[in-house]
Amino acid sequence: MKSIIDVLEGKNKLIMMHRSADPDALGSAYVISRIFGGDIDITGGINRTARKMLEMFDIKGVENPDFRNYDEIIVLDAASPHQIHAIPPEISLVIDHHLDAGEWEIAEHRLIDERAISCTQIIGKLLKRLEIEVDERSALAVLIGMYTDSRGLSMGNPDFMREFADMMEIARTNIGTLRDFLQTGNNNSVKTAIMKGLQRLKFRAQGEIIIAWTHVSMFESAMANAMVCAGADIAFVGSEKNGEIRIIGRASDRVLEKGFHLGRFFSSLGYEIDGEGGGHDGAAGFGTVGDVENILMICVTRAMAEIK
Ligand SMILES: [Mn+2]
Repeated sequence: MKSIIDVLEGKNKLIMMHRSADPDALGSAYVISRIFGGDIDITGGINRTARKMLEMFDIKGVENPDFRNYDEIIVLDAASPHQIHAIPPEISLVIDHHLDAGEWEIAEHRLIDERAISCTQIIGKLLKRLEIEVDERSALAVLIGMYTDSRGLSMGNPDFMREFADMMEIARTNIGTLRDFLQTGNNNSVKTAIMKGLQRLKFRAQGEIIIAWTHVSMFESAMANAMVCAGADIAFVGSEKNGEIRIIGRASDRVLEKGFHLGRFFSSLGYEIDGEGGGHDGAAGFGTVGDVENILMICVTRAMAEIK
């Protein structure tokens, strides 16, 4: 059996990420392709923040690749096969930091560390272990993944911070530069969507814990982040597109300390109502069909029961 390094150094590699790839996913893919080579599959789309990286790092992805043309397929930053745009017949390696749903048994190698805050963090650590030198550009991509997935360093542990500091040294950058990168300069349409969402916001208090919910037509994540900034401990934001319902959730550190895990919350919700969900402890999502208000109420009721 091939080892992880054999896979990474293999010829003809395709690198896949979760749909609507975020900076952590794209940063991970960039580092792997820069150091070991390989095509980055962008068929599943790139989110707004990560799109800036395409230009910044001059990333040229491929769309609708024929899996048969590749010897190795590597999947990065995806919690389960459902999160990538298509499931290839064979997967050589998965590197991820989400709650392991046990669905990656189909991959030959798995490097899954649920304690890692970002996928680029795992990759940085792996390169160190393999004694592979990280160049300035790659270090910057690692940092962007770590900075965004930690929500601008609002979470972190000594391991994370040490890795972060090492990468900062190599990238010769500072926090200000990273913050500027993330200032998507919340443009007018984002701000308007957030204001409308706030007008529709409802909340309930359970002791000191506040659960808030609303719905928007776009920018769900920005909305949910704004709600947590405003004091919500658990925020649910619903949206509907072509009959499909998406719920984005965010949780404050305060409920996380009480043992609440949003990723687990959404994946178990999938057993109760038909749908698919998962993610991190503090940021996760759920997809289903039906009435958005109804689904939000189910989320709220269940969350209230769980924190009781
Ligand atoms: Mn990630």
